[in-house]
Amino acid sequence: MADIGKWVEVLAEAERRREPIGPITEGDPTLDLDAAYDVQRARIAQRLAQGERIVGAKLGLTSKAKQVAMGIDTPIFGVLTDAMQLDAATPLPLGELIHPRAEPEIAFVLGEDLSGPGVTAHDVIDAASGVCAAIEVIDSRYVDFRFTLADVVADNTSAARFVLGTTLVDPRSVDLTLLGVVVETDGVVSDTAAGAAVLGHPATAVALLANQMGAWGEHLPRGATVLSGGLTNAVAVASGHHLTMSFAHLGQIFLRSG
Ligand code: 0L1
Ligand code: MG
Repeated sequence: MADIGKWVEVLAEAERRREPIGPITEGDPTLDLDAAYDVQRARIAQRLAQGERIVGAKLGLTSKAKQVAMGIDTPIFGVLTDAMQLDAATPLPLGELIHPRAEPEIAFVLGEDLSGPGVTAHDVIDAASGVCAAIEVIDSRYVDFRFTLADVVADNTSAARFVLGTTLVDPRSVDLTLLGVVVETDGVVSDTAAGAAVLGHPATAVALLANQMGAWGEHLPRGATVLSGGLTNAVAVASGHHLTMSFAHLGQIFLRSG
């Protein structure tokens, strides 16, 4: 049986020291998906004990672009804390990160609780007080972002930082499947996508999470922010980079590296 406490410490230390590790599963094949979510929960509990607060949740690997890039085709779930949220004006603190990458996402802000099972994309849209643009900055604690499904789940799905746009839009007023995004690094377009890239509809991703949480005896609370998953593959963020992510209807978010 996987030693949950040991892997929490190993991942926390990798993050603190900014020294990535090899995949846990290479040394410990007993780390299955259930054990990996246990590691994730225990690492979040450690963060809460250190004063952080849960502000939402995230999905990963919900688009083909990401699944193909990472070689894993199963959507995964992680937790967002207040310490991960960056103000749009604050440069990305490269000195605190290992090898950050950024990806555009559609974020849902919940106006009501969502409790699975049986949650549909329509329920998600009804429960949302709005959707906004988001940039998620992922930063795997594994060397070269090389991991199995269980490894990346244990690592809280590479969650590191996120930035939210300031325009909150009623999801009933726009067709989220057609909501386009353009990603630019230093003025050069690197990726484009539309909302349908995320499981056909980003609300479907949030429903998937709500239903999984229901199976765990948990729920998504009112007020939570949910990142529905990268619409495009993630782009590396290096010193001096200036990223612009422009979303139809939701506005632009800029990310500068510090
Ligand atoms: O948010 C994400 O899609 C991250 C999922 C984990 C895979 C990765 O690190 O790219
Ligand atoms: Mg993401």
